Amino acid sequence: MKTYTKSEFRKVLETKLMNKRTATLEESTDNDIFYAICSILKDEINQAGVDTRHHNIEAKRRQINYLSMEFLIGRLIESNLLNAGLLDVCNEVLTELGRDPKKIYSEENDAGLGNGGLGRLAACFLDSIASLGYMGNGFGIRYRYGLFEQRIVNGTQIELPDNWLQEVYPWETRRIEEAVPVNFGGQVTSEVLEDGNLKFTYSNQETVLAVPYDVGVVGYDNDNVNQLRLWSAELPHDTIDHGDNKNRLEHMQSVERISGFLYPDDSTEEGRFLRLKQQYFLVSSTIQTLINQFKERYQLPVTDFHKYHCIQINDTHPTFGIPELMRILMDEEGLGWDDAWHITTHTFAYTNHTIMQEALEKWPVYQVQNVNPRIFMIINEINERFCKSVYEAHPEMRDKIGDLAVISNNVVHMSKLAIVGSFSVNGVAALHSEIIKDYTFNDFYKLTPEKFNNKTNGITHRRWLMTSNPELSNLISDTIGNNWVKHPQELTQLMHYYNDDAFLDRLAEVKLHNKKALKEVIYNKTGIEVDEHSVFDVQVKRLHEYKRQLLNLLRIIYLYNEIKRKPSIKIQPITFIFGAKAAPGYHIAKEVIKLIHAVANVVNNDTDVDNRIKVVFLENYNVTLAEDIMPAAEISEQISTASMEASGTGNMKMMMNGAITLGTMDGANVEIAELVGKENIFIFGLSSEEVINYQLNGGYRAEDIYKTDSRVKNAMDALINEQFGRNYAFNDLYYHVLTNNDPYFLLKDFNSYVDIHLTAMATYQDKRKWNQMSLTNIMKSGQFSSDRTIQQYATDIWKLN
Ligand code: CRA
Repeated sequence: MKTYTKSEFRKVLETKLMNKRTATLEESTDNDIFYAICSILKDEINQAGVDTRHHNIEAKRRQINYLSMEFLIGRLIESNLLNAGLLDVCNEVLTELGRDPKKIYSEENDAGLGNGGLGRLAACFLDSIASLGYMGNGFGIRYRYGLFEQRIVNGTQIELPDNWLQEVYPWETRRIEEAVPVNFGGQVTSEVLEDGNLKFTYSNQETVLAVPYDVGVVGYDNDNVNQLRLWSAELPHDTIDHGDNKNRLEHMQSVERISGFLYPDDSTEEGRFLRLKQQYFLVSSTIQTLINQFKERYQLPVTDFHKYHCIQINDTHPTFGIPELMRILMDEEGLGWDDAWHITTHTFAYTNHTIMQEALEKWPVYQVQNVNPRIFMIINEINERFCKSVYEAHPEMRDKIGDLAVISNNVVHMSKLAIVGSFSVNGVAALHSEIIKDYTFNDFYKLTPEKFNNKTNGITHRRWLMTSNPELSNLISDTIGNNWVKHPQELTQLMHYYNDDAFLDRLAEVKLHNKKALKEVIYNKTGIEVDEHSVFDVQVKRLHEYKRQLLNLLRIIYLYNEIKRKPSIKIQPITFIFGAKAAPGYHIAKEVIKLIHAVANVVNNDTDVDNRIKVVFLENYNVTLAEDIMPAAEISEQISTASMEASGTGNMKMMMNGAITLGTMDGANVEIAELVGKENIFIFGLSSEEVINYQLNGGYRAEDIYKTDSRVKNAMDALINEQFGRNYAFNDLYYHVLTNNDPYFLLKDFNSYVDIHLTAMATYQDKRKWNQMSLTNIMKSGQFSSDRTIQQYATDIWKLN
């Protein structure tokens, strides 16, 4: 991509402002400048994108296609500037012009086309695929409304629509000429042809036009530009509507609803028909396009498709891609079942992201039939052939066929379909991948052990260190040079500074500076004044019972009551920072948000506490806010019930920014602990084995702990004794835990949590030691760059060159 000197950049900025915004530099607003910069960048991205495509087609490169219902990309301006090599020059020019770059970049709307970890992972992966120079495109949905905007009113979450497309989205290009029809519903009939084959004919289907919007994905310093293609649903122009305009308008609206909004739930199956339509819409449009492009560009028989394409499905949401590819290969390309099945099962690879039963997708047969009857026929056939093959080839498994079946009790099990139709099944952290093999999908593992593998998640260090924490990033480069930028594992070079006091002091200074910046953000958003010398203890993630924000609160309540008992007690000042969206229909999660606010209200204003503990809830946690929080975190709360958090990625982001993990042996925490050693992490609580054993044996007796342990009882009773709210405000939480026998083991883990917290606070008193721990975490974090993850996918699963 072109490089610019400062004067050249200023010049092109002026020209863009004049041409696109009819404004001079002097009179232009931040918004004008933002769009002008985007336009400069987009010229570069478009050119490089075309070159990349031509090169790839000419070289007939093998390609990975990442299908995901979610891409939580956040803002792109800084990461695009960085990757295009223009961030420094742009920052300098803006500063010289007396403009604040941060303010200008904040003109961009945060694209929240995802719920949480799974969606953000997809965004980090695209960044790494492009940066490693691979040919790989993302496919998702251009939701008109992304994840809801969270407002807190009197301590209660309310949801506002996320109108991210209100202004022109500068990074996308609409490609109407590449729109494809997607067919829903209708009937299928079959006739026997002369050669004995069946021919299927569809009738009365509803056709929706899938219109692609392409967003360039810029690789770091390598001129490689891939695409994220987001599909939007439209009424085909030639649809004939009988009746009046009002009918037509209604019809149009019902079609557009398909890409209308993201379902704001990443933890439970959203049992609605529309969600199912969204899934089929994504896979049908994408796979039709892949087949069309393959035939047109590579001029090869469709039977070679899998040699040039791999499709990774991000959880089960795009699993209908499997029967859809079968449909196209058989009904449109004329292949027989066996050939189509060979191609399909050599194309698809499935990543599982959760073992939570309620999140394993299951769809009633009649709903799948309604979305597309032909797709259901194919799933049915896949199931019958699969069950038959187990019966014949694995007599020892015959009594398991009922459990293995893709369709049972009139329900389609999406994970089973995904496993049967894929050549690879991976979990997202070592522990999680073992649990999948040993428990969740054990029968499938016995049948096809070779399919199962692990790919521990990662995060792009370009966003989560370089652009969000430039001070730390510069300190690192000043110290060890900048090799680590392209080879993040080289962060380990920092170990030579482990005993270097001057370096440790600079590290601490950077942290303090980032804490001051977050203090500003907190003040501006909440009016709460926090002490930058207190420990910043952070739990930011979606609100879910298994993530145990409630355990964090019970611990805060415990500390508060200790102070009330003895106000002169000596304690390390702490700021507890929360950020979390609750799914709108998730009552208990919303109650926890209320409780955070109630506790904050009491604790922050109690003169006995005297500002030694502060509780802060930052509303509307999203990618942009995370970029402010991660650099300032000192304690990273990763306290899920062991076995339940598949991986976590916030743990990696905070580690990379020098926070110390305080957590359970769950998800990727296990690997963090292995890397940094147990002296550099605070681990507590039940192990995953213990949790699973309890679960298999009907749980433990929560009542008993509650009755016999006074620390537990006092903390729990605070929920019902009006300490934090009148009129039994938190009865629901209290009874929810106790009457359900505490399925997330809050009470069981409470004491070890309180104790490890006290250990952490004692450790904090030794500043030098703490800085060394922080350094150890930073220097080992290269392992969690998504570049490492993608390298493993590319080598082991995708076989990319
Ligand atoms: N909620 C897991 O729970 C994991 C991410 C990305 C999740 C996290 O532990 O880090 O995926 N699972 O792998 C999920 O979305 C449908 O399942 C998540 O984000």
